[in-house]
Parts: sequence; structure tokens; C-alpha cells
Amino acid sequence: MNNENTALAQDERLRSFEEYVGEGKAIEPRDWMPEGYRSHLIRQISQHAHSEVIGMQPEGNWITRAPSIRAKQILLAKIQDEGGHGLYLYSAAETLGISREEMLEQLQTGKAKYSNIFNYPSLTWADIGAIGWLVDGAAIVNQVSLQRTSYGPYSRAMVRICKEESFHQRQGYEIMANMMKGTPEQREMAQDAMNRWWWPSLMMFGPHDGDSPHSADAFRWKIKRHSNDELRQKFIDKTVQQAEVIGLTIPDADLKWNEETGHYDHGEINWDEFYRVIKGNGPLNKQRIAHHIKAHEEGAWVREAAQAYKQKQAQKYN
Ligand code: FAQ
Repeated sequence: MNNENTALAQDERLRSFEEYVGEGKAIEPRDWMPEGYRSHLIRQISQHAHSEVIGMQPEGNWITRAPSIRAKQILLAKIQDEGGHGLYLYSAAETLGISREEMLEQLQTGKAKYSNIFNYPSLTWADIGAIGWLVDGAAIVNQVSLQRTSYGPYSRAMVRICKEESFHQRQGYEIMANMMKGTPEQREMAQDAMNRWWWPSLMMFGPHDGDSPHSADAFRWKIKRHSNDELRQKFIDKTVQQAEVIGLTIPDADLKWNEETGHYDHGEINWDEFYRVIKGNGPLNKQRIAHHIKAHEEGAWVREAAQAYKQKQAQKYN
């Protein structure tokens, strides 16, 4: 085929790919896909996986200090779930032709991002409530929308992950609700956690739609079904009501119900802080990556043992 014909065939493939996703059909690993679609998904899914795994750190910090055995059991189960979510997502990304080692190398060298939110410290037990309620709450809003994303393995991983996240969100809300029924000091602690986690949680949805460079492709290829701002608004509308029920105040003087739009108007996010954090200069970025590298190195013997066992089994059955 000459160059012109090859280009025509390529255009035709792209056209039928876009028509196919346009009809709401799922793309599977062996289907043809444009390179841009593949690399877009590798970036997003691997960053999502890294977020789940790095997200274990702020909560892991409180396992030994949970205030009861019940609270400790629940927290342990939640953190284990987050590790599991990371694994489904790494597996989904691997179907696109990147290895787990490459993804981890990109994380550890700062080439791949993970959610801004996990660069903030968990200072008190109320922070564990705020993470479950606000961070998992924000993650659910985003992930429910991703259940209908066009890439089959990603969308299927989201279905299972959302079921588990809704349990996580409730455990966080329960912690906050109980603290708000407690002593003045406990109520103050809950409000302080709310004040520190609210704005970074809103940042989780990414930049405003007009400043989101990846959104155009994401919509064209049905990777995203709702925009960053639409999902952020959805999260705000439902969370304000939950805060009111337990007596917490949202730390935003501009927050106001808008009769006309049927949504809450809200104050502006500090985007300088967002970009500073996602570029690696948040309060704990360096510590989070250093801890990941340490844990990864200390776990090398487990990977070697698993590899050796796999080879032994292969020899036995070949
Ligand atoms: N943090 O053009 P856009 C969880 C980057 S899971 C850091 O709008 P896109 C569970 C973005 O990567 C939480 N970076 O990008 C849990 C891009 O930079 P790049 C994770 C961010 O992809 C709970 C640049 O800004 N969830 O929490 C962030 O269209 C508790 C331009 O942005 C997911 O990852 C951010 N928040 O939209 C675990 C969901 N936002 O890559 C443990 C899947 C944007 O060019 C404990 N991801 N950036 O270098 C998505 O839906 C999308 O990727 C968005 C961003 C919405 C995050």
C-alpha cells in the first residue's frame, strides 16, 4: 500500500472507531484503537491506580491509633480495599500494553501523577472521618460516571470499586457524625478536619473545564461522560446537605443555594495551591514517594519468591 492509501485506511479506522464509541459500545483490549486513545487511558488509569495505593498512606498512619477495636477492624478493611482497587486498575492499564514495572517507575520518578489529595497530612482521628466522607465521597461521584467509560476493563473495574467506596464513604460519615455528638473538643476536631480537607477535596475533580487540556479527547472518545466542573458541582450539592445534618459548617463564606440554577454557588478554589501540589511541592509529596520506594524495596523478596514459585510450577507442568 502506498503512503496515501495507508493514510486513507488509517482515517477510515479512526472514523469507524469513533462511530463505534459514539454508539456507546465498549472497546476491549484486542480491538483496534488510536494511539492517542491508548496513551490517554494509560495515563489516566495508571494515575488512578497510583492514587489508590498512595492513598493508603494517610489512613495507614492511624491503624495503630484507632480509638476502638471496631474502628481498627473497619479501617484495616478499608485500606486493604484501596490496595485491591490499585491492583484492579494496574491490571486494567496492563491490558493497554504497559507493564506494572514501567508504571511504578513513572510514579517513583515523578513522571506519573497521583491525586493531589494524598499529599496532605492526617493529623487527628477526625481526619480519618474526613477522608472517608469527603475523599471517598468525591472519588465515588467521579467513579460512578466512569462506570460508563468507553474502555471495557476500566469500566468493569469501576463497577466493583464503586460498591466498596460507598461503604468507605459511610464509615467516614459515621466517624464525623459520632464526633459531632461528642464533647466540645471532639466537635472542634471534626470541624477542623472539615476545614482542612474541604478545599483539597474539591480540587480532586481537576481544573475548571476551560483549563482542562485532556477533556476534549476524553469526551470525543467517551472516556469522560461528565466534565470536571459538573462532577464537582454534584459533589458539593450532596455534601452540603450531609454536613448540615450533623452540624458541620462548610468553610466557604460564598457558599449559597441558588434558586435559579438549583445548585449551590461556591467560592473560588485556590488553583495556585492545586498546581503547586500536583507538581510535587505539596506538604507531603516527597515523604509519600520516599515511603513508597522504601516499601517497594523492602517487598522485593516477596516478588522474587513469587516469581521463583511461578517458574517452578511452570517447570512442573511443562
Ligand atoms: N490530582 O486535563 P485534566 C481515591 C492533572 S481515587 C492530581 O482535567 P483529566 C480513592 C491531570 O492528571 C482518586 N493531578 O485531566 C481513595 C493532568 O496532568 P497530566 C483518584 C490532577 O485526566 C480514597 C492535568 O492535571 N481518582 O481517592 C488532578 O482529563 C481514599 C490536567 O487535568 C482518579 O484518578 C488531581 N486531582 O481529568 C483511595 C479518577 N486533577 O496527566 C484511598 C480518574 C487533574 O497531563 C483513600 N481520573 N490533574 O500530567 C479522572 O477522572 C481524571 O484523570 C481527572 C482529571 C478528573 C482526575
